[in-house]
Amino acid sequence: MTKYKLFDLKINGDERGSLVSIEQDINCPFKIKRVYYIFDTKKGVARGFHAHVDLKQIVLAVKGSCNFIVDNGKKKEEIKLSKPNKGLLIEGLVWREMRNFSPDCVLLVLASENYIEKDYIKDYNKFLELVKNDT
Ligand code: T46
Repeated sequence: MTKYKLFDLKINGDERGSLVSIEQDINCPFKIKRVYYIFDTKKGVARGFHAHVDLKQIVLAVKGSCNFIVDNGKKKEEIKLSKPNKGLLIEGLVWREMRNFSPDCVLLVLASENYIEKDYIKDYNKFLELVKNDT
């Protein structure tokens, strides 16, 4: 039922600095078809307000921070993303909202599908209906 999970990514660090890798079938459970990132979010702006019919994603604040709200229709949680080695995996019907972006926040997203406008559920009541019928 949860459909999302916060997980740690291994930091490969040495005297030069740090490196994190995300690899399909190693620490990413889906084929990565798309990568996008959100940055320069204006003060006070909230984003998201939708769920997806068929999309898996890993979300990371690679720089700065923001609050990521995940709602599976039964439980709503507000997760602070503030570390480049903390991934949020979202795998099913999850309503999402993002807010409190720091001015330097870069939110990186790896996605299992291409951008498909029809995949978006933007009506919260419709989302709840779909959750009810989801197995
Ligand atoms: C999600 C959260 C975390 C594209 O052209 N290609 C893309 O791959 C995406 C994601 C968006 N767009 C266009 C569509 C809009 O004209 O970029 C514009 C902003 O997209 P949107 O309003 O959907 O952005 P957010 O921040 O509300 O949501 C995005 C993702 O759409 C969504 O899947 O989970 O980030």
